[in-house]
Amino acid sequence: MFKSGFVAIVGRPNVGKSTLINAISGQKIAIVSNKPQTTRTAIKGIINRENAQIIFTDTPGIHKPQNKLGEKMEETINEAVNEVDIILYLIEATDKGIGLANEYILNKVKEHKVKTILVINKVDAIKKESILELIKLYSERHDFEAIIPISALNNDGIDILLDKVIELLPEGPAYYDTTEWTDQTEKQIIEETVREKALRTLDDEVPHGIAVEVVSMKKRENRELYDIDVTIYCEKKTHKGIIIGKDGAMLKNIGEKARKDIEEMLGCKVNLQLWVKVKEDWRDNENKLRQIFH
Ligand SMILES: Nc1nc2c(ncn2[C@@H]2O[C@H](COP(=O)(O)OP(=O)(O)OP(=O)(O)O)[C@@H](O)[C@H]2O)c(=O)[nH]1
Ligand SMILES: [Mg+2]
Repeated sequence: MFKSGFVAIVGRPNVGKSTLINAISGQKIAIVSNKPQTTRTAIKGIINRENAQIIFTDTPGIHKPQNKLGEKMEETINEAVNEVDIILYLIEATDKGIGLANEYILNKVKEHKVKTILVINKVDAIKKESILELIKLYSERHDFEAIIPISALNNDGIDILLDKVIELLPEGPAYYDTTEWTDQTEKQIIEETVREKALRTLDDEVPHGIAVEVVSMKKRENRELYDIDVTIYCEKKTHKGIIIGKDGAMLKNIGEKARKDIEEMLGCKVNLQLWVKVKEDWRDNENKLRQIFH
């Protein structure tokens, strides 16, 4: 019997949703950083097994939208959980109690009436027995199909989680070609890679106002080398200065880290040029948002 279906990964910002989709896929599909609201769009990871095909969707962290970008992210989450077979609802092992954000998510999960697995992530960060309290709290609130503790970071519990997902999936065909592993284009992966390095390298305030666009990407004739031009948009002139850094040092640092990852993905050398432009308040402007997210 062949099984298949769609699985959405949801949860608060920073709980490790993207780390989980990468761990499940064994590939870098979604960018990861210690800053909340790293993921902005729905990103698919396709897993093929002999007896199953599972399409996972990583989603932005659920939070109260503070601008138009936030509203778009919320729409993305709502679309992603529609018509899925299973929801993986991630919480953190270090959580003390349920908290406001998770109350909100719990209610959404209940509304959806979709089979839901509660996944307790980051168990590497606590003593195992301290999650018993969380398990008790959550199981009193909802009839989860399963509650599975994992460490997405250490690849711990991932197989158990996958087995459970396959068990719960309906019988069905492979919806995607079995050679496909994500719905992201090369261009999108490059943009996200640059954004990841910026998020990880810059301090708090600036990175959230960043957007990245590949302006051009060309392979040189007769050579295994790509020329890639990328624009980093930020919201303020002062931010532009911070991103470029003293004598261009910050931008160089971001560029070098991004280039290494992009070269690995493309399997050849890359000449990466980064440019920084100010696009004031783009996160709250419908037109500018559309320009950036096409
Ligand atoms: N200790 C520990 N840290 C983890 C684990 N999984 C993820 N993290 C860390 O948690 C932080 C957030 O991880 P992400 O995967 O970006 O979280 P996310 O839920 O996708 O976040 P948003 O996209 O902002 O909603 C990163 O610093 C990860 O390295 C884990 O199992 N254990
Ligand atoms: Mg994420």
